[in-house]
Amino acid sequence: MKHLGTCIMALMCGLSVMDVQAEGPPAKNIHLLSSDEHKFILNLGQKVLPRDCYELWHGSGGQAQDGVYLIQPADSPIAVFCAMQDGGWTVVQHITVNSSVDFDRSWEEYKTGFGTLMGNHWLGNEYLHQLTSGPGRYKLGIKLVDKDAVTKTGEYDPVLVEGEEAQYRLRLGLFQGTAVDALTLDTENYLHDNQRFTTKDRDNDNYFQNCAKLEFQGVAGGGWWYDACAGANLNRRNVIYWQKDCNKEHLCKYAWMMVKPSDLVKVIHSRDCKKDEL
Ligand SMILES: [Ca+2]
Repeated sequence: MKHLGTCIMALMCGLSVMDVQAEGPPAKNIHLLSSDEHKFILNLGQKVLPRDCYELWHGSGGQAQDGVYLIQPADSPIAVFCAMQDGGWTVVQHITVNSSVDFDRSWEEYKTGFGTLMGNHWLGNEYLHQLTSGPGRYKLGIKLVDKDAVTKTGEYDPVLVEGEEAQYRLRLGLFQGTAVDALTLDTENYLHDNQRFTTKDRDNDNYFQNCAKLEFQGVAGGGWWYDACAGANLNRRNVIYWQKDCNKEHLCKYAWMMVKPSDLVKVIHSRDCKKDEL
């Protein structure tokens, strides 16, 4: 009987593997994982997919581990890296200074994503749009780690990346954090809030040349929500740039951009609003 049981188990396992293979790639952006990495998807086979990492994190009582998961923010499943230990953030960008992943890419590549989810990548403007356009508001998280391993963070609440017809225009709310705001402040006369996305093959910026093509030490800036040009650019591979916190004098080693549901939603749902006496 024991032997028979093992055989049945083996048959069942064999069938389920075949089923997964027959269904084809489980995510629209599967190009962000090598075929060897498909096995690292932590919720492969989950029938009803969450819309983001926060939903998974919340559903696990905060116990879910960091890693690659399938989510479904719109019509099709996509694979993403979830920063669960930081509270269920969906990672939309990760860069290591002098990354071997080239960030000097075309409009189409920035639209659908490039790099590897296990490391340096841009998730894709289309998915940024899907995630941030709700239902419900989202906030943008920034995490910067300098060469001495000092970490600074910031949040813009809310965030919206508009659709391709609006050239993936960036809309940001209020900033708070230990980093200095470099997207909605114009202390260097560059304002990234409300800008459209620019790539080397699509110039939507406010400079007489294309900001994405401007080189520093031989490396082009890459795609970004440029003004004319930048007070911050986390896609510049050789110098991760965040005005006061990361620049050529103060080198940063890593950066992440992440999204999760906005705190404003909780405020709206809160019932303990008190009226101030004036
Ligand atoms: Ca221009």
